[in-house]
Amino acid sequence: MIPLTYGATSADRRQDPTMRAFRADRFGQFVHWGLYAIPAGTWQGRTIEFAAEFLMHSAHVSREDWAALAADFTLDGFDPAEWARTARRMGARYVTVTTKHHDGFCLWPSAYSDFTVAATPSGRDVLGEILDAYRAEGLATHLYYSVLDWHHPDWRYAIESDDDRIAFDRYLDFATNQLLELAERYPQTRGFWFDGTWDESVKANGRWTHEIEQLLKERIPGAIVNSRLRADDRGARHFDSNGALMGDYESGYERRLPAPWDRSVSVYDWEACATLTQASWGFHDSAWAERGRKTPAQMVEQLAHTVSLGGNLLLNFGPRGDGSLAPVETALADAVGAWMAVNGAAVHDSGPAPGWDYPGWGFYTAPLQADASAEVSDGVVHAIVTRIPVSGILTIALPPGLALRAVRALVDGAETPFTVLDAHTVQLPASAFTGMPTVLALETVPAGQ
Ligand code: JFZ
Repeated sequence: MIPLTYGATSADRRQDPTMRAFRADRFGQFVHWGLYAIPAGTWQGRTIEFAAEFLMHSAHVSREDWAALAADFTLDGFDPAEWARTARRMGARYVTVTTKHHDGFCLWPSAYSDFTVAATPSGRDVLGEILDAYRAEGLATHLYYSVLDWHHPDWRYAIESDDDRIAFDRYLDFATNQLLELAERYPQTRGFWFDGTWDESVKANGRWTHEIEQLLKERIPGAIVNSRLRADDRGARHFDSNGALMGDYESGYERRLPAPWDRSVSVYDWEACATLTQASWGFHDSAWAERGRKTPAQMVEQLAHTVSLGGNLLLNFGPRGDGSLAPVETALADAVGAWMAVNGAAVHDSGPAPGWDYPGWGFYTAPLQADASAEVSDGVVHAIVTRIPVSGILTIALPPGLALRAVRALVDGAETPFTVLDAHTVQLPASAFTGMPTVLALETVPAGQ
């Protein structure tokens, strides 16, 4: 063991009510919204085929020119109640909102910056309105905060001189002030999602990452913090130099997921995040962004995949510059929501099915047990069928000691006959061939009963 002062603070996963609720939620909505939604990937007629929220950087826009966008942040189509209803209908149980992205623009009227919504025509506390709207729909709220800041003069990528160190220390004080301000203004916040922490300057300040996590947890007891914030004494990130997870859950799976048979991730909490477009988090108004747009079936497959391995999925939406949701994203939310309305029991309050091996044709999930150490899931296990074999027949390899009692499709409750050959096989019902994943509830009993 390498002795560390700022390494992992606990070897075990949290089991307090806030963390259990977050774990049981499984499905969250990510919202990336800021000034970058106005140019939406195009600057002075040139479309940059890269994430819209990076445009200031990728189109080499000066601080002044970028800051001038604030005058166009007019909220003409901004209806946070509509965002929140869309998220609830989709089946999301929490939202993570960008309070400040890399460009430094703050969605709340921060006392520590003049580059905020207070300098836009409406002057409104946009963040506060968003958070209130989601809570009114029953969703928990988490705050995304980029430590990387292209606007602040004291930001440094690396510390190469005393001047850099002095400037960056000032920068970290600024970030601390802003984060404590957020905690004070929005005390119902359930978690903080840190980003922009990969530079040498932050890695050389593992102490700050440790201290801000502790400070926020003092101000908001139970607050949940992602691993991406953290660096240890030696600059190791996410996992400390001894391999222990820092923060409350791992947050490195971004636009990718662990291999479906890889249960090694299920020993800790984790959350993946995914874009609906090609690779843009902010609204990108271009054929490029549309080219890779995901379908509802793909998103449901990612959700099933994630839950089967004990993770949460944060599905990103990028509202447009006027604050309205793009119709294509609303349509996707509604399609996912229609699926969740029928099949949500396989996602919410669910997790891996211990003892049930990855079946190839989809994913198994099981209701979260009070006792997370169970070795085999009995009772009901959900089979989320995402890849129907051409035979239309599923092979179900039961864990030793269990027998199948009944198979029911969640869509209509109809019992689906199955045969027991060398393994259990199930002929899929016609209702399975809809283009969306089918969920079968497998009712098991101890073998021999
Ligand atoms: C970051 C941001 O730069 C991006 O704009 C967005 O907010 C996203 C959620 O987070 O992007 C990353 C961060 C980490 C990885 C990739 C993109 N990574 O670990 O592969």
